[in-house]
Amino acid sequence: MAVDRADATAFVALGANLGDAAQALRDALTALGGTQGIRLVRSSSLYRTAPIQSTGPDYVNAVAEVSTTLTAPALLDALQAIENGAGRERPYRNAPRTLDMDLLLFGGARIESPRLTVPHPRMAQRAFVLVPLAEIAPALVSKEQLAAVVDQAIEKI
Ligand code: PH2
Ligand code: MG
Ligand code: MG
Repeated sequence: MAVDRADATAFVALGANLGDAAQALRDALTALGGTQGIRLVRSSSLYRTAPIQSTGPDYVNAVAEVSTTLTAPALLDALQAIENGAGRERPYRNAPRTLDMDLLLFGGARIESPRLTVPHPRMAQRAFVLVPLAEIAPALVSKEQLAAVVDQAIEKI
């Protein structure tokens, strides 16, 4: 029998810039909420964003809040399974992609393992994370953080 775990609140960033990116994000949100041990609490609007240290078409980005009984590594496994189901390929770092799902925050946990760093180390430098995160969890993002990324192009779809 599985060990009972307290639910953790986690935040997940979603992004895509190949194929029908908006539909890929909608499908990913449905898959996330349909995964055993994960409940979709809320999701942000979809945003069109300019690629940051990446190439190809504009991205579509969003952030979701989930409540989960999974551990952080098991949640990461679930995210990667959804990415793979969307045809994700990894030819090189920050390559254009059909779907990317990154674990931003997992409760108050600080995790440094070879496959997972939480909080996400680059989240504070990216408007495509901070703006949707501020939409659904305003207490987690400061005015100063948002001010630091105002030069990055982002618009609500
Ligand atoms: N993801 C990256 C690198 N650059 N730029 C935008 N606009 N959106 C992303 O999701 C994104 C990026 C690495 O995962
Ligand atoms: Mg990413
Ligand atoms: Mg990723």
